[in-house]
Amino acid sequence: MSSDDLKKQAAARALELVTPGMRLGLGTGSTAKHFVDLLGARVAEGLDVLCVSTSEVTEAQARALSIPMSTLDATPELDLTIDGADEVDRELRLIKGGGAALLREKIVAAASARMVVIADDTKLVERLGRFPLPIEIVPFGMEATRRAVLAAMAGAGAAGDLVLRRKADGSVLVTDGGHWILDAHLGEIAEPESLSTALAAIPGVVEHGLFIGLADAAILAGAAGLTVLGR
Ligand code: ABF
Repeated sequence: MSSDDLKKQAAARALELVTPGMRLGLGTGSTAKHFVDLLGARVAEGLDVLCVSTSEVTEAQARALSIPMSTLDATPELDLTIDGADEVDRELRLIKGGGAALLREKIVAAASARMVVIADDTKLVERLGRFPLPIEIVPFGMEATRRAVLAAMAGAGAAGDLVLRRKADGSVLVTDGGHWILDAHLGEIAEPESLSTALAAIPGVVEHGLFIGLADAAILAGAAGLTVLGR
């Protein structure tokens, strides 16, 4: 079974959590895209839901499928958010942001009574950090922020390179919020909570891709079947 088939299986299992009348957060990425496709088919059959998206890309996909869309301003409390992840550990701590949507993803997850991660089981890790940690920053004063991030990383026992994310054409990638992303190549993160706290205290850092205490469950699809972590 291909990795894409596994992602679709996880998405299909997550769809079973959706009940009529729910207010949903829609994630970003190739796994979340499967979920939105499957949800669109259910909506076409008459399922009543109201959704908020985590990115312009997901917003466009959902609208094309005629899924009823709202905003977090109009619908500030959500029942359930389904989103992908770049890494998940057994404590349901995540690295997200490989798709550059981490800020809206975190805001939407925090506004949700429940957040469920969907992924293929290659995303499950014993220790977070092999995937570069995205850190969303304000362009103003980037060099000062970069140095502060390096100091925060060292203080949290997480040394590594910081790379400004660029697009394939070499231009700096700009997020939906108008910010830039520094990817921290750490190898492993010994103390995710300490690093999260230290990064959050830096003025030029808008958000970072460590999601701690936000995910309630993870549905992971692998060759041997589905594994569900959490509740
Ligand atoms: C979003 O998409 C992210 O936070 C994460 O970076 C990425 C996962 O993508 P995929 O499902 O394509 O692996 O959920």
